[in-house]
Amino acid sequence: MLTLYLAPGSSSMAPHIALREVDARFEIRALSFARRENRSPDYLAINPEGKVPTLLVEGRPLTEVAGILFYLAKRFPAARLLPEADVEAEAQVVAWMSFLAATVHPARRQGIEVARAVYRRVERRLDGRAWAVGGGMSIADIHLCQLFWKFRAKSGAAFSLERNPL
Ligand SMILES: N[C@@H](CCC(=O)N[C@@H](CS)C(=O)NCC(=O)O)C(=O)O
Repeated sequence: MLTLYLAPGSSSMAPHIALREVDARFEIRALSFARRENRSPDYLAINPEGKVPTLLVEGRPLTEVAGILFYLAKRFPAARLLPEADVEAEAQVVAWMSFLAATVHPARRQGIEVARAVYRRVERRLDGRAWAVGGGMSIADIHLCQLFWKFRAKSGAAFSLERNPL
């Protein structure tokens, strides 16, 4: 059984999208940040960082958006959310997700100007391509989608920063 701990509108949206994409059977446990449910002793026992997402795989916690997306892509290969038989392209997907988790996700906390600059760097990396890596959607695109949606929702910005500079 797969169980996703999520908080509406947060990073947990990316694994939630992926679970739907791979057509997995899963349960949801929604946490309220306002009620600090992510800081409860019960949840901290599952994820000591007190953050979402966490995916329970047969009761075992798996954390971090990138780790969960990678797990789902590998476990459900029919969904083709990773490049097939191309280790370099697969590594490019991992590289994208590392960049998104380490640089893009925290950018908003550094102020709107830093965030705008970082999101423009993402647009330049994409260089007009429809997908982050290769000719189809991968877990990197799901991760990107969630971050751009969140940035847009928070800043009221248009989705494409190049066409609609903030
Ligand atoms: N590096 C983590 C970041 C997860 C994260 O920052 N989650 C936020 C929501 S977007 C959270 O749970 N915040 C609650 C808190 O820090 O109290 C990942 O990629 O999963």
